[in-house]
Amino acid sequence: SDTSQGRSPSLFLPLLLFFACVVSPLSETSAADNDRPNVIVVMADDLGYGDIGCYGAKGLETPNIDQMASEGCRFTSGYCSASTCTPTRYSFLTGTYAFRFPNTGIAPPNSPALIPAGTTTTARILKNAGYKTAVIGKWHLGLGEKNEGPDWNGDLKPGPLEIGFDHCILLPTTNDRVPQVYVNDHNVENLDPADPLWVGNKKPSEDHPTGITHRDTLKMDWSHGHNSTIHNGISRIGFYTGGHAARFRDEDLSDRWVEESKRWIAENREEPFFLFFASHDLHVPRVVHERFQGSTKLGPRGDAIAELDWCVGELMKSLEENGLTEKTMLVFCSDNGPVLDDGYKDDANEKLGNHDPNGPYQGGKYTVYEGGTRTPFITRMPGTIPVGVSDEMVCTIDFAASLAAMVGQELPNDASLDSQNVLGALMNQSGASGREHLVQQDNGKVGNYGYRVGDWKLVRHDQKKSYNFDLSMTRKPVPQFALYNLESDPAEQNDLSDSEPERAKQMQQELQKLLDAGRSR
Ligand code: NG6
Ligand code: CA
Repeated sequence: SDTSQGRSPSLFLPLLLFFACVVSPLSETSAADNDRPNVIVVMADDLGYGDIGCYGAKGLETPNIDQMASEGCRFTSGYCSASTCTPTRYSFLTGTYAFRFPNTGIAPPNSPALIPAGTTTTARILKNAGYKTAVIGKWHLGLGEKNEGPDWNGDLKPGPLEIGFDHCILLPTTNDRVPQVYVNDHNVENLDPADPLWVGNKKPSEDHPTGITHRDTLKMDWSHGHNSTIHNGISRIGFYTGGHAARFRDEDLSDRWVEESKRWIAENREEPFFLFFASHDLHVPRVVHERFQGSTKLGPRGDAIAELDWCVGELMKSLEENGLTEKTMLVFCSDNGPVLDDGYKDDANEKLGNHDPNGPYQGGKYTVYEGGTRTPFITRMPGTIPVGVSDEMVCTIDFAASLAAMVGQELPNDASLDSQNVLGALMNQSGASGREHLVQQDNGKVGNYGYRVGDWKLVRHDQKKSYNFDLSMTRKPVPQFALYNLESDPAEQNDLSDSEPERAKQMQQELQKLLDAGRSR
């Protein structure tokens, strides 16, 4: 089937040869280095297509990300595979569409590990090829055994270390969910055994302060949900007690992860390495370090983009200091499209001005319109990746097969079912193609899909309702199927189902085939 494109051994050798011929002459570094460049993937959280300077942001500046783009390749059709966090990250690491597996939507605080120990992941593939591997930042893929979940006071496994990462410093879920502690490899960092950490979904005692009972004490008020346990003046999703010595300040998350990344990069400068830098910016609660507060006109949402941009600048500096700029494929992407009010009153709507978070597209987080998954996507490796802008279609799900090809690892038949080897496109090699088609999903609601083939886009809503189509977090009735031409109608406004009935029917059938193909495997 076409979902296995680029994974068969017969395709593998020519691709390596392609790389040996095409990449090496461009580069100053030796062929051996080029076979195994370092890889850093910076994944932003809830960042929209229009949120970055070089993608047309208004009212804020992103000098570092713009610089990265000016030294690399900026994609206009770069995607994540879902319009929420957990399924995108699931697919990024496994190379398989999340909709093929149940319970891969937004993970709750006590979720067990969603990717089973031993799964072939992007990290495992690179580790098998001799890479040092780390994930630093937001995890949101669950920890602990199935049916048990995380053992907060014991060993937190399985987790990233059981699927190919050598090291992790994690925020376990998202920062609007409890608890606010770092997971360092297998344990909660700085946990005092005399003050055990308890996490649950029910109020632990009558007098436990919450965002409802103590709303007047909050430094950032909630607008929907997010009214349970309070930490650092912010009420969260879920409840926790204890673990006080382990708790962090929201304001310090990015600093900690940048510091830890710099340390880890320097420590591993002699080896090939893979770092997954999973930023929390600009997910809610948008509480950035004091030095970024008020740094943009857009309020906390803009300030979080400024903080994210700073992180990218620091990572580039770290590569430079270690002499690794030319030896590192640096990737910048997002886990889903933009959202404005995602549960806290942080002026995201009020201070938006003429800034357009989803750029020319419709919808954002939670939708299967382009705005939900078409996001900033940049690759940079000076001397190897030619500077430019690419319209090739690439997706975060493609790193598994693409990086496997890069390091000469063969994927088992049951692994990375939907990942395509688009290494040439990621490397902006002339004549190299991206994917021909892509299935877009939301959080895994039944029957919501986008299906893009070339310039054509089929949108499917089995419940005939779409959500957050205009970033207002409202629902509107829509037909079950709609067909758009993205070239003439990037905002998906003119349904061409009636004028293109054959094409509409064919794409409906193809989409169904892709959905069914995975389920039977
Ligand atoms: C939703 C939350 C939202 C955000 C999202 C996950 C409410 C009302 N909304 O359920 O605030 O946390 O989950 O975002 O609680 S994601 O980017 O991690 O997928
Ligand atoms: Ca997200």
